Amino acid sequence: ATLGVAVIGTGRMGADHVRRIQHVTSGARVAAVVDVEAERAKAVAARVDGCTAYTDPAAAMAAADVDAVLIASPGPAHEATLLAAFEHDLPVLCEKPLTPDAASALRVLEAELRLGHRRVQVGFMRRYDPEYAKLKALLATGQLGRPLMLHNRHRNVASPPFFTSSMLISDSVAHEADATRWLLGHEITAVTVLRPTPSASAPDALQDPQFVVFETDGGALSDVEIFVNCGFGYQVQAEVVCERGTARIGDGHALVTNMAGRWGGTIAQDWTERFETAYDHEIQTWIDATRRGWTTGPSTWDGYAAAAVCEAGVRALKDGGRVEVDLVEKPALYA
Ligand code: NAD
Ligand code: ISE
Repeated sequence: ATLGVAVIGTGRMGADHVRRIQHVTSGARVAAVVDVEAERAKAVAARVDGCTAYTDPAAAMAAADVDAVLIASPGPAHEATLLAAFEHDLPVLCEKPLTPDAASALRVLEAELRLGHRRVQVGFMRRYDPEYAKLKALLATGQLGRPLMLHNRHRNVASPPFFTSSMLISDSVAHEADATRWLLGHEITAVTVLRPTPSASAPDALQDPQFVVFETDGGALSDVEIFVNCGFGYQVQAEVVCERGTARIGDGHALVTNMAGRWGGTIAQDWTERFETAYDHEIQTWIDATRRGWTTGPSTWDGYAAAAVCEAGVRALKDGGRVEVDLVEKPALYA
């Protein structure tokens, strides 16, 4: 049967996921939308046949035509909504970050453990990006040997007005925390953050860019240039350096033109453009698994581990030096 989804949070990501479920993916429809801003929810619902607008997530989850929940509210609102979804035992796609800090992520993990089965796919969409998937598959063949270093670049055109220096890590580098763990198959054990003199283009008091170094339990280093006011485009690049070779993605060489004595291409301007295919695969995978009664992809454990890494990163940013990541023992549910 067609899956009835409640999309919670109808801002930028939520509205885009509503469009995706209605017009791009198959097997699901948007039965409900929820936003604390009633008018926003109503405006989105008006574009979808048979979709009801709510302001209270719990009311939507209790509706008979809601079988699954997609959370696209801001990170600090995720915990309460996840716990409510568990009460209804509903499958969830939760946009990253799972929650903004390790303690709240651990509460969610413990609640899922009490449920006794996985219910959450976390929205780390890079795992569904064709380029990242190719890199992961290449590493898995072992041809390149052991990964030694991973270099990541993560650039945004401009940061929103509410962005803080800590959010460069907890909101943006959260993606590299997950990508590093997933690509290398290692846990991150320590974080160091170096701070160049901020760009004149960054808003006052924003430490932008930052240079983050992860150490892993597999003996690798992963560094991240995070620069959220680069001005010129949205760029996400990764290069893995292994014992017998290197591999890199994200150069945007899909279309290269030669004209008037110059060669080049274009740069995406935001994540909805750069990762459009990844979001499509992510949501289709979630729908397909959910209709079969399964939960796949980035788990609550992955969301918790990323939150713990980011929390260590925020401490390293504030206090300086190297901060170790403190993880609880991994429960068998996530083996
Ligand atoms: P946004 O501010 O555009 O939208 C958030 C919406 O949620 C707003 O309409 C707000 O009114 C509503 N809201 C706030 N609290 C709520 C609550 N308790 N219940 C219901 N609705 C509530 O934000 P956004 O950029 O769409 O981000 C939403 C989520 O998506 C965040 O977790 C963010 O980190 C994530 N995100 C992920 C990516 C990605 O690449 N995967 C990109 C951007 C944002
Ligand atoms: C945003 O929330 C995202 O998730 C984007 O993918 C990321 O590039 C951006 O820096 C975040 O703020």
